[in-house]
Parts: sequence; structure tokens; C-alpha cells
Amino acid sequence: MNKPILSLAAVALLAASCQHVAHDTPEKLIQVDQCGYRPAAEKMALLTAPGKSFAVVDEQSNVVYEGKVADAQYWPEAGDSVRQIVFTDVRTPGKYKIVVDGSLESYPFTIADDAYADALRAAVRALYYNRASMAIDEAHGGKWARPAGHPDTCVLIHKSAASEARPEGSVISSPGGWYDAGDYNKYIVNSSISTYTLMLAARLYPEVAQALSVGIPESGNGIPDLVNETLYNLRWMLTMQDPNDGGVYHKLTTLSFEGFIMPADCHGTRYVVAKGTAAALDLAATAAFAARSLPKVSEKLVPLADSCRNVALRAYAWAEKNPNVEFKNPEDVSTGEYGDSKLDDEWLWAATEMYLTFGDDKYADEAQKHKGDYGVPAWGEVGMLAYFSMLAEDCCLPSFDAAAAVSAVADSLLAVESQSPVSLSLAFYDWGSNSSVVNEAMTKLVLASSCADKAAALKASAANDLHYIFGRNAVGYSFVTGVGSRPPMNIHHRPSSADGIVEPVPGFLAGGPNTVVPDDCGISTRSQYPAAAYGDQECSYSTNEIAINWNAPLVFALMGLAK
Ligand code: 9MR
Repeated sequence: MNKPILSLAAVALLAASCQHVAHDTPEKLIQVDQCGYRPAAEKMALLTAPGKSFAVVDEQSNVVYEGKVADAQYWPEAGDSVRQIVFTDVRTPGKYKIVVDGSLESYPFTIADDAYADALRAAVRALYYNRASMAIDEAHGGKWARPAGHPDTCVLIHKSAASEARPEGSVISSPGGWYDAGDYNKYIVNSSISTYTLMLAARLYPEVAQALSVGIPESGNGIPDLVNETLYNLRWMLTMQDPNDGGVYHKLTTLSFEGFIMPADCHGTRYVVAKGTAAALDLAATAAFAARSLPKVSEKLVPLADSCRNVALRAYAWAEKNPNVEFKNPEDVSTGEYGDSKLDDEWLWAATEMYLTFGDDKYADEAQKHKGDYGVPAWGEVGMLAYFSMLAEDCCLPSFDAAAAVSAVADSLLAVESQSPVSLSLAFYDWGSNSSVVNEAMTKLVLASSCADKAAALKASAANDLHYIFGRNAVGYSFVTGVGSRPPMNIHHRPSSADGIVEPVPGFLAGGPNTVVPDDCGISTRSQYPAAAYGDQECSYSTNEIAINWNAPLVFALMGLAK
């Protein structure tokens, strides 16, 4: 049985042998959360080599705890055997390592109340670094400062988006917003879930948002930085509505992806491309949520909230007239598609937000038509967001039971986790699998904030999601740039590639392991096991890109677990 050892003297022999072993890719052998653990939390690391006993050692090489390594269990998704190292009883804040059998040493980790504070700040700052149309100055960007690119004040109407009032080739202005990902384009569908997720975090965790100082140009203006950063994207989103008919362009993009050059060096013509129902509904939902949330943040935001009300009403009305306009890339456009042929979830989300903001029964009736079982959120799976908003408003649409809907999903996640040898609720490694992990955390945390008797278990499970993200995974990486001892160094992100700086722009969550495109770097050298199929290579757009909709739920999870 594991037992704490109080104030043991330094074990010189142990420390000496640790040094001997430390360099031999310990990350492959002991997988620990390289960011940290909160003092009262459950604490576990994984050992992928044989081992019998372990010690937790502080910075002075004092052994503070000793225990037995658990029996090996097979982790099918990783094709490997893992042994749990449980050290929950170590609660004293400090910096530690785990040493197995006196000869294997883990990366250092902290135990601290604010174990995730730096990661949270970095994850929000990453969005700032991805701002289009403005320079990142040195005062706020440090060594990642760069000149402005993509002013987007002269954007052409693509032929797929032409209308009588705005014929093909006419010019509109649509500046600002975040670059979507490692590419420089801006997509409404993906922006919507990202923006909503961050606004919901500010709404559910106001104290955390208030205390979070991010160091962006707007800092100190009386509005929480998280909201300031989010508004940079929201304001752009509003410009994607055609004021003539309320329709919403699906994306703002070059015809094909730009090269790996800096924003200021990009001069390709930018277009807004085809209006679509998913874009209209997603913008309506996001704007409706903003309309009722922003005035609660600050009176200064009332005018913006009013604009959001108008945009939401008109976008939703356009969708009512055009209920099934599916977006597909036009022949001459090859950038990200974010295509979706199943819009029940978008209807449910939009109708719910509209009802919660405007109170008109017609929206509740529409939501009723799209009631269903929706899973963990993703850019093309937004039904769950309707239930999140019902919970956040502490009210329900007639005949909806949001708590039951979210509980059903959360319970199934907890069931998967309880059977997992690595305490992980992720069952499927899709493109952006790391975002599935943090969206699972978000689902658990939203429920935790409205369901007191399940809160502890849900938060413990969400903490396991973060432990996975920060190193307790099959490849031993902390998946967030700049965080931990072994973060990704070669993300698929144009500025990180072209800026001549060794370290990538910090705070970005890499997409994570999957087997969807095994050959994006040529002949695959990646594992055939999904949980291990990750490559820290710039060419690996399917495992090592970054994206705003992946950082947003990371921010949410870090905020939800901050207290
Ligand atoms: O995140 C998207 C993923 O779910 C899709 O499977 C993939 C292929 O369509 O596209 C991903 O989104 C990319 C987008 O299309 C363009 N910008 C980069 C995004 C992240 O890779």
C-alpha cells in the first residue's frame, strides 16, 4: 500500500542514480502531467516500463512519498502496457519528480493551487497572437511580435456569394478576427463555437475571468481580458453578414492555402464565399448569446449587444427562408470546408439561443422539432451547446430537460473513464482528438456547475482530461506549445514556421493523435495505434496543427478547474 513519508532525509544514492537515467527519454517511460496537479486533486502518473516501487522526490532530492507501482494493464488504443503510479497523498505545494526503482526519473511537475494559471494565460494569449489585420507589438507579443497582415478591408465577393446588391467582384470590408488555425483564413462555423465557448466560460466563471490578466492591448479597459480577446473575433463575425438580406458568408479566404510565410507577406486576393444555413444559424446563436451576456459584463458593451441582437434576428430570419443551403467548396476554392449536411443540431442551438434572448415562442417551437440526443460538442456538432445554455440560464425550454441531456453524455464519459487503464474518457481519436478531450472536460464542467452532488466526480474526471493534455498520454508530450518539459516544437502554424524563432508561438493546443491522414508527411512513420499516432512535425497538419476551436475548450477547462 502507498504511504506518505514525512520529512525523510535526502537519499543521495537515489538522487545520483536519477541523474544517470534522466536523459534516456524518460517521457516515454513515466508519463506525468508536466504542468501540474492541484493539492487536493487525485494524482496519478503512468509507467510504460516494468517497475516495482516509486518515490516522489522534491527539489532538494528529499523523498516525500513512496509507493508501489500498480500491475500492468493493456491500453489497446496505444498498443502498450501501462502501470499506474498513484501519489494523491502528496499535497504539499512544491516542485517534484517521480523516481521508479531508484533508476528512472520523470519530468518535473508542480503541486500548486494555481498549477494551471500560466497555461491558462498562455492559451488565451495564443488567440491574441492569431489576430488578423493588426500588428502584434513588442509590448504585448514579446519576441513573437510581428507586423500586421491581412487587413481584409478590400475583400471581394466570390461568384458563389454574388447577389443583386453585391455582385461578383464587388468589394466589402471584413477586418479583424482570428486566423482559424495554422492557415490564415477565417470561417464562421468554426468561429461560432470558439467564440461561444469562451463567452460561456466568462459567464460561468466570472471570478476567474476577472482575475485573469492576459497582457493584450485592451488590458485595463474595465472589461475582463478574456472577453476583450473574444470580442476581437466577435466583431469580425458581425461583418460577415450581408446587410442587404441578413445572409452570412461561410468564410473569408484566399482561393487556396497560402504558403508558410508571415501574415505581412501575404498578398493573395481574399474573398467571402457562399452564404449557407450553417453559417447563418451559428452566427445567429453566437450573436444571440452575446446579446444577452455582454450587458452583464459591462454597460460599455450594451451598444455591441444591440448590434448582436439585430444580427441574430436577421441571420435567423435568413435561415428560415433558406433552411437547407449546405456549404460546399466551390470548384476554384480549396481551403478548409467546414461542410455539414446535418443541420438539426445547428437549428436546435440557434432556436434555443434565440428563445433565451428574445423569448418568442416560435423559437421554442422550432427547438422542439430538433430535440434529440447530441454528443460532446465539436464544430459540426453543436446541439449540446443548446443544453449548455439552458443550464447556464438555469431555465429550460418547455419539455426540455437539459440536465438529463448533459448528464446522459457525462455519465457515458465517466463510464468509459472508469474502464480505461489510463483514466481517460476519450474513446475515439478523430482529427483534433485533443479538442475532443477538452470538449469532454467542458461537458463535465458545465454539468458540474449546475449539479452539486455530481460536481466532485465530474471535476476529477475533467482534471484527468487536462492531465492527458499536459503529458499523461501515449506519446509523452505536453500538447500545448511552451508549456511543460516536452511541448510540441514544430506545429503546423504558418507564423511559427516563418518567424525565424526556434520556439513556436506559445499557448497553442496541437490537434493530437489520430489515424485519419497517416501520410500527411509522406510515407507514414507514425504509429498505427490511434492514441500513439502523433508526430511533432510541421508537415503533419492532421496531428500537429492548432486551431481556435481547440484552444477555446482548453481555456474553458483550465478556467473550470482553476478553483
Ligand atoms: O478541425 C477540422 C476537422 O474536424 C476536419 O476533419 C478537417 C478536414 O476537413 O478540417 C479541420 O479543420 C481545418 C480547417 O478545415 C481549415 N483550417 C485548419 C483546420 C484544422 O486543421
